[in-house]
Amino acid sequence: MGLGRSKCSTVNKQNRILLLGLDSSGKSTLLYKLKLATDVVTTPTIGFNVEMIEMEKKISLTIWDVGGQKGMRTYWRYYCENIDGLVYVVDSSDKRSLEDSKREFQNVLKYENIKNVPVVLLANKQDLPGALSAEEIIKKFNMEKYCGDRKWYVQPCCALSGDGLVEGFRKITGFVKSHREETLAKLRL
Ligand SMILES: Nc1nc2c(ncn2[C@@H]2O[C@H](COP(=O)(O)OP(=O)(O)OP(=O)(O)O)[C@@H](O)[C@H]2O)c(=O)[nH]1
Ligand SMILES: [Mg+2]
Repeated sequence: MGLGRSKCSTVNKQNRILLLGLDSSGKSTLLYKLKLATDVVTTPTIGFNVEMIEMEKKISLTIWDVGGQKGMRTYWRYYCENIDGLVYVVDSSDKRSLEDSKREFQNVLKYENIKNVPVVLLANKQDLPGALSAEEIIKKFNMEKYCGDRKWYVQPCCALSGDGLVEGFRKITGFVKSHREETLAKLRL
């Protein structure tokens, strides 16, 4: 019995996803919407939440949702070890926090542990008036420049209705899988 080696490494491996973003961007709301398919009243996360989510047959994601308050952000780097994919959440409707969010995002991208790790940016709170579109977020966050060394995608979503969440997590799952295959192929050369 037993799967072939390459199957084991690409199909059954635990995929560790790190969920970051400023406080109140909607990380915990979307995590529990995905996990429980229901609305959960959240309180600011002190520390982290961790949940396992089955994406599709044989692919599960372990999602680390780390609190985004200012005092917590200095600890983000410690969660980056052995991470396969980063999902960064933005409150697209809060224009005042966008600069802060962009600065923290660009800071995270510099962490050695997640160099080249694929990124999906979730442009959350699309239900609110004045929310920036995915295209506007791509420009605002200068994605092409700062994420040029990795796979990236910006997905509009609404954590309250759930719109766009599955699409965003499918995207990161696909990125993680292909990134792992490319890394293995390079190692075999
Ligand atoms: N209108 C709207 N509100 C949302 C959406 N997503 C989250 N919220 C609300 O935003 C607030 C903060 O959500 P949380 O999920 O607790 O935010 P968080 O990113 O986990 O915050 P920290 O744990 O402090 O880092 C809550 O009142 C949510 O109901 C959304 O898509 N639309
Ligand atoms: Mg939270």
